[in-house]
Amino acid sequence: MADYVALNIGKPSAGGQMRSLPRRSVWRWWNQLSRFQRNLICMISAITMVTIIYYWSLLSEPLIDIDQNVEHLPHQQQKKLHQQNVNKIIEVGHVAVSDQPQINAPLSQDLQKPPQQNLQEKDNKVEVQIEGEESRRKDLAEKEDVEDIQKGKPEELIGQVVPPDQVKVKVVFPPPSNEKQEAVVAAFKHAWKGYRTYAWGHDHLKPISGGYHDWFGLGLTIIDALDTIYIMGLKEEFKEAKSWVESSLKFNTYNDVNLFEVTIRVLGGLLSAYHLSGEEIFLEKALDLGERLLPCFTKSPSGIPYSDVNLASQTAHSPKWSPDSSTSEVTTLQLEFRDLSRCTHDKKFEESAFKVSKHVHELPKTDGLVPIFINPNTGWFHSYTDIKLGARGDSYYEYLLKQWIQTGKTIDFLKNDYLEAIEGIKKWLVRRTPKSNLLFIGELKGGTKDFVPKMDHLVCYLPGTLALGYHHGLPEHHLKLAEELMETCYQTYAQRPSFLAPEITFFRFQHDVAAKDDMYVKSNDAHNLLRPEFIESLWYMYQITGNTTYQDWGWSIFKAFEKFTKVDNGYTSIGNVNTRYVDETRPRDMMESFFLSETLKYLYLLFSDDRELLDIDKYVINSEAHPLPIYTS
Ligand code: DMJ
Repeated sequence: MADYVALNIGKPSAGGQMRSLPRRSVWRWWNQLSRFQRNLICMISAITMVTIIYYWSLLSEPLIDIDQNVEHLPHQQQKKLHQQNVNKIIEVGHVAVSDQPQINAPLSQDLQKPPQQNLQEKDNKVEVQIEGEESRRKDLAEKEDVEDIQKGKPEELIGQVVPPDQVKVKVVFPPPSNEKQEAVVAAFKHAWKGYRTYAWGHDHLKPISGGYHDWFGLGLTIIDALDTIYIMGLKEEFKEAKSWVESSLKFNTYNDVNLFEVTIRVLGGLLSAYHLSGEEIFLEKALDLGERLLPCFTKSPSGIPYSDVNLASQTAHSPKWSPDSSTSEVTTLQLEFRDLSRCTHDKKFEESAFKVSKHVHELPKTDGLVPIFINPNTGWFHSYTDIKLGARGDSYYEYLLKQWIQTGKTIDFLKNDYLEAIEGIKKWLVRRTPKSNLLFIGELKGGTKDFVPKMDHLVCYLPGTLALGYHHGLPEHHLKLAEELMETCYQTYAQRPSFLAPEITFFRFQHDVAAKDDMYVKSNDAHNLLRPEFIESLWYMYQITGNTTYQDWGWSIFKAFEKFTKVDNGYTSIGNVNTRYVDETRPRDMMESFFLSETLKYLYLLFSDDRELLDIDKYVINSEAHPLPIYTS
């Protein structure tokens, strides 16, 4: 058997160049190979192909989303997701872009070709330009059936930033009226200084490491804090923040963002800053953002919005881990989108968002209570999910009431659904503890009627909302319920050695002779993220009842924030409230934007000598503490 193969590869041509191998010679060559040699060549080719396909698929795999909604995931998962994302973001000037922009965001079927990004130096700033973005946006707009929702608008005003007659723009606030308010302003300035020094233009400050965290890459803290700065009368800070919005806030970044979070924080923040200051730049930015968020609604077959959208490509989609949207998220957009429509004379924002409320109104519920997930493709609730007033359920109830108020109490189904839900809460979710008779709100587990005695700190927004409803003419027993809940929420703070509430508290509701306390905290739930909900309720309750005990409670909590969460460069969330020692709090090195937008704003308002510093008959306050005007219809 020959141990070599003679190859007939043709002779050199006259010009000295090798002629190309004729097809017949290749065939002949192949036939001359032994079976072993042919098998060997086939195997090598197959391995090469598989390797190429494997690496190609790795390159095409989308990066994980920026931390959207991670606050509701188990802590370990949050940490993992967060770390992956932080690693995948490179900061380029003021714009946060992924290190692999061409594969960061998933593309819809019709937009499979990744856009080419060019980083261009312009006026010393780096801008991300997306090739073909304009025409893509135009295509998208043309495909949308927007004619219907635009019927009846005053053509000459559509899309213009002209405020309607009912909207009063530019409000003047008095300076701090006492030492407590001054202390809150000092706290704000301390937090702002840290943010300004270490995280300017980024979403959140990491006050211990002196770094920053980007979630959507939109400078969340600046926008969320604008109206707090304005209300506190901090002129220099406002000027600087406004100039950042003017020059550096760009929405054409190829980032996937969460519709709800960006609506309540950024759209709400911009609109509120516009209404208070009268500066049109805020409305211009709000309009640009509103257009980019709209595909979440218009691309959905049911009108229930997808949870996420890419601000540049305007591709809307569900989160990676589920086909569903959260019920509270899809029903907590309407105040902002309505206000945007009223200010721009373009009805499409209001109509898209309000269609969701009308749709949810028609769905079957448990005595007005809703499951926490809803599917945008079918438009139905995911009925095997929890019913709760905490994460993913909370602000559905809040926005029923607040939309009713925003529209001059003219839309009855909003009020009726709210009233029915409060009765549902009393029937299914309210229980009392055996020893101190504390009233608390639990949850119904996964589509059953099984009661879980667990209350998120988020639920402590409810007393404030109940009091607001009472103020606007709803039954007095709502206020009674609010008062009892206030006591319970207060105890979640007062019974911790740090005087700070944990993220989640469990309650006992059956007699247990062995049990020492009525409430307990699991070690995984013992963190405090500087959340505002109880302070928000304290402000509503004080303003509506005049009871100064609520101010006293607020002051005790403020002092606890000062003692346990204040660090050299700002304020930090902590991992453990079950301690009286500062060095045992396990600081988490994170200051979320809502600390400036909500917690400090509500504290400032709570301590004001003028109970009506922010008038709840003129403003309705969104879920992120941004005041928006009340309309007559
Ligand atoms: C804020 O972003 C908003 O208040 C939201 O509605 C719930 N979570 C945070 C604050 O805890």
